[in-house]
Amino acid sequence: MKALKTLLATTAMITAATTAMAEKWDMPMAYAATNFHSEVGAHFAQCVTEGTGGKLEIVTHPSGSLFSGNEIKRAVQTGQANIGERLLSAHQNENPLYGVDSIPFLVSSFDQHEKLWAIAEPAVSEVLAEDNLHYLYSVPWPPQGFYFNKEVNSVEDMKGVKFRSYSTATARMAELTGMIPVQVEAAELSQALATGVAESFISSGATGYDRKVWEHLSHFYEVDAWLPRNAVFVNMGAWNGLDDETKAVMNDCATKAAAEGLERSKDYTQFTLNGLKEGGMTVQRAGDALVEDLKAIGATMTEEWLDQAGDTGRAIVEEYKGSM
Ligand code: PCA
Repeated sequence: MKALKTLLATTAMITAATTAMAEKWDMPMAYAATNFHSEVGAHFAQCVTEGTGGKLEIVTHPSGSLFSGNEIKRAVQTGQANIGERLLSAHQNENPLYGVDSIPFLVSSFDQHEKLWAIAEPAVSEVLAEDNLHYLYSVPWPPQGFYFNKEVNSVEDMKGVKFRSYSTATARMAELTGMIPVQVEAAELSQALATGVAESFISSGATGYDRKVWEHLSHFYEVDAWLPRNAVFVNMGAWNGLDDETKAVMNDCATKAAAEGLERSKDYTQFTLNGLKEGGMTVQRAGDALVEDLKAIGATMTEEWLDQAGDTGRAIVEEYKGSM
């Protein structure tokens, strides 16, 4: 009997110790739960939870439900959340290198984008570290095109249009095309279109599809202006506090998530363009005159970015161009 009591007491102590050691991390994410970034994030969370035997449980919160998109980076920097996912280029105003994936017409396909990213990733990871964030993995969005509620054949047709922006580059694009930029998170996009706050935007077919924009808009023009990335990062202190075994599980799950995300992004590209058509939108490549106008604006933006990004930025672009 005494032996049994001791055994029970010991079991209770071990359970208490394991529970005390087990940690739960909330992971804020900005995009719809059904979007591939969010699904890949959920797989990543499950991979870590299972891989650590529940010692570290990660719980994702998509759609900006825990922190809105524009709050996520700061929340993780300051430790209000230990881990999160955010569109990097939304922070180009803090450091130009966050916008290395938004230089107009530098890359226009997944393959080109991956080459650029392989060169840029170490520098971006360093910038994140300066911001108290440990970089884990990132996944590209499909190529960016323009949504309108009318036919648009040149930049002249864009003048005065209210344009939803999601980054410094998209806001600058609006200015240079004579549109009126307003920053809106994807989670609030449908509402902004419904209320007339915005009547146009640049994004992937994915975001238009996720937000059912055919309810408000009529045209999507493929221009493949760039492919921006979402990155998953951890508060630096929280990362440093993990044991090596947990870090190894996280790294392994991150590698898998990056690979899955890239494939899902590619698959989602045509699927969502078809979805926009099925919703009733005209989906087509931008006409020559529009492309020519946009490329001229893109050249201005490229010069501006190179000026701001200094030697590191210029070296990345030159290495990329040299590799092509
Ligand atoms: N969708 C995101 C960023 C890029 C994209 O394709 C958005 O529109 O917010």
